[in-house]
Amino acid sequence: MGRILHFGLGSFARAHLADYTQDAGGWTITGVSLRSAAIRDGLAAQNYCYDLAVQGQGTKRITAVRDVLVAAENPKAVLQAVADPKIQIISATVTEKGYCLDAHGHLDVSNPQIASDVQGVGPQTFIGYLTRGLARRNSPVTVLSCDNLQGNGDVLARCVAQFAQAAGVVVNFAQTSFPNAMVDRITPATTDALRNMGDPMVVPTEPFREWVIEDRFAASRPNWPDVQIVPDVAPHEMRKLRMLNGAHSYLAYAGLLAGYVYVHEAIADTELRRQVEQLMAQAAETLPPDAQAGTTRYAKALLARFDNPHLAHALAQIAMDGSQKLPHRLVAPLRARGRPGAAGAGIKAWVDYCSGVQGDVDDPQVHAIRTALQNDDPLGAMLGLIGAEDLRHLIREQ
Ligand code: CS2
Repeated sequence: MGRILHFGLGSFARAHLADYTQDAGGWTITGVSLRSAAIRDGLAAQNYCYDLAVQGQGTKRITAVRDVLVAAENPKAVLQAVADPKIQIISATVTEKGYCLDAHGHLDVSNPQIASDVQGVGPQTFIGYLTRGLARRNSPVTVLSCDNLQGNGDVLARCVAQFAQAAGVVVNFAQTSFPNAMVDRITPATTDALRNMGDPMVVPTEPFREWVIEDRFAASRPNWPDVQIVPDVAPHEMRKLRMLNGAHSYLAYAGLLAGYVYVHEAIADTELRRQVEQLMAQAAETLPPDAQAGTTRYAKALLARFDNPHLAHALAQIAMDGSQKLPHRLVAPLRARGRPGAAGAGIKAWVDYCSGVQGDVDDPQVHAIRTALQNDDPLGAMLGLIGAEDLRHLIREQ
C-alpha cells in the first residue's frame, strides 16, 4: 500500500492522477488545498468518493482519495505530511501560476507571497510548503509535477533549490527526485446540469487520457496502467504543449474575439480551423526530428478531440492565466521557428483579447497587464510580460 500527497486536487487531478491511481490499485491519495476548504468539504461529505463522468462511456466511481488537508486551516499538518516517510510521491497540479515564476522561468522572489514565505512567517505558497516540508524530510521521495510547463520537474526542482537558498534551509536533493512529465486529459469545468444528476462533486472528462513520466523515481510508485515511463519526456511535452495547448490558447483568444463560447464552436469556424491547422503544422516543425514522425496523425486526433460537442469546454476557462501559459505554448515555438506564423498570431490575439476585456483580466499578472496596456507601446510591454520582447519582429501588428 503506497501513499501519494497531492497539491491541488481540482478537476484535472481528479480526472487524471486519481483515475490512473485507482486503476493501479493499492495506493491512496491525500489531497492538499492551499486556501479554500470547498473541495475538502464537498468530498468529505461523501467519504471522498466522486463520479468521473467520462463522455460517451458513463460514470466511474473514484475511491482513491482518502483525505484532503486545507493548508490555511492547519499549516503544520501539511508540513508534516510532506516530511512523512509513509508518503512516497508528492505530486502537484497547482497550474502554471502556482510555481510563481518570473517571465524568464525562474522563481519570482519579488512575488510578495514568496517573499513572505522566505521570511518564514508561515507558508502560503505551494513552493513554500513543499520546500519547508522537504527540509524536514529524512526519506526518499519523488516530487511529481503534473502541470503544463515545459520541463515541469526541472522547473520545480529549480524553484525548490532557489527557495531553499533564499530561506536558508537545506533540502536533501540526493534522496528527492523531480521527474519531468507530460499529462493530458481535457477536463472542462463541471456544470450545474451535471451536478443535478446526483453527485455535486462530479468531474466531466473526455475518454482520452495520456501520461508520460521520466524514469526517475526516488521511491516506489503505483503500477499505473498505460502510463509510459521513458528516459526522456521532453519531446512528448513539447509536442503536447505546442500542438494541443498552443492550439487551445490560440482558439481561446481568437475564438472569444470572434464571439464564440466553446472550443467545439470555435474550431467549426472555417478560418479559425485553418489557422489552428497551420499552428499545429508549424509547431510540429519545431519538435526534435524523431518526435516529428506521427505529428500529422496527432494533429488530426487533436482536431477530433476539439470537435467533440459533448464536452462543452469553455474558451474562457482556457483564456485565463495567459501570462503564465503563453511562454510554453506559443512563445517557445515562435522563437524556435524564427519566422512569423500562427503562434505569433495567437500572441497578438492574447494582447487584443486583454485590451478588449471589460473589467479585470483573469490572470495573476492583472496589474502588470493593465499597466502594459496603458504603455505608449502596449504590444512591446505585453511581450515583456511573457519573456518575448525580442520576438517583436515576428508578430504582425495587423
Ligand atoms: C487547457 C488545458 O485550460 C487550458 O489551458 O489548454 O487545461 C488542456 O485542456 C489540458 O492540458 C489537456 O490535457
